[in-house]
Amino acid sequence: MDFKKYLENKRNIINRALDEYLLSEEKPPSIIHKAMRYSVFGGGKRIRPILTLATAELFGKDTESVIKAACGIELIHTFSLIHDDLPCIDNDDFRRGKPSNHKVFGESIAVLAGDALLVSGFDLIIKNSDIKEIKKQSILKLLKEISSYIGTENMLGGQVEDITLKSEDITKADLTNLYMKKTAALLCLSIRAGAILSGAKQRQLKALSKYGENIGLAFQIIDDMLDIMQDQRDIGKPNYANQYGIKESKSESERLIKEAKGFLKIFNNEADTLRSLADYLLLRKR
Ligand code: GRG
Repeated sequence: MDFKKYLENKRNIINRALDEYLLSEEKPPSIIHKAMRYSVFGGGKRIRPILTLATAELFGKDTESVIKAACGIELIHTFSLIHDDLPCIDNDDFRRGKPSNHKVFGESIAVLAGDALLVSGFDLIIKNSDIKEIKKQSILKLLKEISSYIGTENMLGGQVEDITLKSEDITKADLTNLYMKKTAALLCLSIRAGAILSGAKQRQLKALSKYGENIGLAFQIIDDMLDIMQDQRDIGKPNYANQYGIKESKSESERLIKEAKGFLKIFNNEADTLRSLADYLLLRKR
């Protein structure tokens, strides 16, 4: 199967699963379920759950055995996007070319829809323990990791720095550190989730984490380039491409992706999907 088909196939599986796991729009209070579904089915690329599924496949596990955890991570990601767009944070009227959640449902419901997706995300990860071949201990380990990877030392802390640090005062090392927390942490966690649930050994987990950190950093630098090229408004927030230019951003993201693939050398061709995923990130246009 070519890689484009692989991605399409996984996206279809993830979309069907999310539709099954989320409560229907009719379920009262209907407005919150509508708001949750609006952002979950708003055109996301599903990179994070695909990373979880692809990493589990590397260890011979099938999609069924980790799909709930993979979808749980996507719900947590969606929560962070809804809150990120709020007037009190980035104040973005649009997400993926469509009105952002608070523009459609109002701020109060958008805050609550985000909260509900965070709770549902954890709930789904816990429900992955229904799968027989997944050890309960690995679910516990994953839950501990998620709390740390999205907490104030990682994603949440990165977001705080993103809105408090001024781009003119920030060094390259600060910016890299901020991106590592704000963006790379959740991508890295998505990979670790697939590995932890599959019973990966410490050495394998370490290599996959290095791969995850590198693709996560590259992902944010590419995001910054896309923002600039698509003429997004400059809200004075740190942006690698703004600060160091498109040429350096391109070469840095290529270097990070090359290095990411280097960390996979302990695996044979069973890691080819992760190698293709890394290359795909460099080519993405949205
Ligand atoms: C989750 C604890 C917690 C916190 C809330 C708002 C917030 C704190 C964090 C937001 C972090 C954030 C928005 C990081 C940006 C990462 C990023 C580039 C997101 C876009 O990812 P894509 O392109 O999204 O994968 P799609 O649209 O494909 O789903």
